[in-house]
Amino acid sequence: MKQSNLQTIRYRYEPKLPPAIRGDIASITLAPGDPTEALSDREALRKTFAHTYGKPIAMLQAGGSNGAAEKPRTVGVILSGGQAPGGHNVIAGVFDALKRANPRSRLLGFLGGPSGLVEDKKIEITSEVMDQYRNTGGFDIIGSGRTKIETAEQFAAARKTCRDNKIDAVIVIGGDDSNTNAALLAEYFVAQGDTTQVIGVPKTIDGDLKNEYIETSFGFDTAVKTYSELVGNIERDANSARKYWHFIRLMGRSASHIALECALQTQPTFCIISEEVAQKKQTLQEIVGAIADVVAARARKGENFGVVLVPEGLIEFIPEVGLLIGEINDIMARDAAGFAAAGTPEAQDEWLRTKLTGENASIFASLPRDIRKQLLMDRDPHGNVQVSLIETEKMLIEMVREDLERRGKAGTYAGKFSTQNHFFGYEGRCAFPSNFDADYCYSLGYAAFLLIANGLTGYISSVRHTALPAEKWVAGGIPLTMMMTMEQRHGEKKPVIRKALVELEGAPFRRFAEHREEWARTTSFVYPGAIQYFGPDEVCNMPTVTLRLEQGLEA
Ligand code: FBP
Repeated sequence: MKQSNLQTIRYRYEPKLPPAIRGDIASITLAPGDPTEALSDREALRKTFAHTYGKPIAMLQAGGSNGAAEKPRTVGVILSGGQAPGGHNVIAGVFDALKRANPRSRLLGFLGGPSGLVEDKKIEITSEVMDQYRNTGGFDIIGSGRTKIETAEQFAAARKTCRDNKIDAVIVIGGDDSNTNAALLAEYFVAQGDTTQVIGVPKTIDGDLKNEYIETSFGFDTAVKTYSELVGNIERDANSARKYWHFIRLMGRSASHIALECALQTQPTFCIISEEVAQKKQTLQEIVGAIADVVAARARKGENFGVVLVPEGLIEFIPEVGLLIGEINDIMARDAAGFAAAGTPEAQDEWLRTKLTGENASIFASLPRDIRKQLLMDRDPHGNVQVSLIETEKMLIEMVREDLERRGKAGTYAGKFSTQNHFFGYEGRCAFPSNFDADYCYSLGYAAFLLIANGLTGYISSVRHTALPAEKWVAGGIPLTMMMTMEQRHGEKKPVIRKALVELEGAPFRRFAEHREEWARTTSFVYPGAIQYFGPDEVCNMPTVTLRLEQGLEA
């Protein structure tokens, strides 16, 4: 029996495009812009990107004539890094634009992330394949991976794949690290005298790949709406049973955009914003003390319940722990063999203690055993600590409990502190894309092809005015070098796209800061419910509170 469900019904959704790129592909051209500069370290970046540095911003416009648009092309696409809702629609946008330009053009999907390009593992994406994935979540059409293309052999292998398959362009759908890789690949191809173009697409639920031109990374909208539904459900449970403090860690690796948006949507009792912790140089004990103050104040009213949101990346933002992690990273990069030879996690713990210096050694020793162990787990291929594996919410529960016990002994606290811990991360990364993400991703993919058709390389696809209806959206490309700076990675200075952290002067944080005391004092929970795909605009087509506030719209 053929089943009808959201999956099959969503296949039929027709994503919206910005008006300027809806027409005949051969008459979509580039409006010339001014040359650009990197964010900092300009000299070093100009050298690294000798052929691709400083190109102009390129907006797509309806009008003029692009003689090269209809040339038959082979384009390769890569999904890179963590899943984010809408990846399939980026590919659908590329596919539709490419076939519309010339039905003989081919789209190849590299399997399992960037390694698919290096190892020449691919499938052809035909309309039969594409039609099974339109408007669905996940990256399963071709899979994803975190391989970083960095050695000379990997670059040469990627080049060989492109030559063997006569690939005209590669589209890298990824976050900051993957797009840095895209920029390096674009530069490498030009330096080798190849014509293969490389275009990036801004993906990550974390929301930290953004700037004036990249208003939001795709997947953020759906992920935060999914988490807000779950947080709201927990809040309602907390308010019904009135017996638990729920500590919820929210994904987002580094920046706290996800936690902040969920707080704006659900009005929890307490929410930590890592960037504020870093700016105020708060210690772990101070954060614990602030939560314990709220628990104690509510206990005085007989309210032994609440919801605390913890951003996944918190641990690295607590200055004392951040310094410690920095030193651990350096030690592990310098003496990877020594660390590996230590063998068991216990022995590695001991080994590291002999290497850590001064203050770092004592902070490391003061952390709970599980957290110490989690801090020593493998880095990802880009050198990042895998914060999704560090159970900060459990650490905070234990530390708040100890703080309350001390208060109890001193006679300043007499409540009950029963807790539940949660981690919402993977639940949101493959949800059906919201209408926003379905439209935005399709537009990003469609625009990515148009940048290729207009001869660009080393750019990232950009769609703007996204807090407004799609009728007002505009599309184009931003040179990747414009978003770059140099950072210490694996013990060396490397070019990277700067992560956009939560701005404490920005409208979203200010809105949160204005209300958080009231939310802590008086239960003010809001229950957003599930993402809606059909129905009135105010429930189906609203962008995030963050995006609306950032673009000066009331939220
Ligand atoms: P990207 O930056 O690649 O989009 O990944 C984001 C993310 O979901 C983070 O929020 C999280 O910390 C990490 O991926 C988890 O990685 P993994 O999928 O490898 O467990």
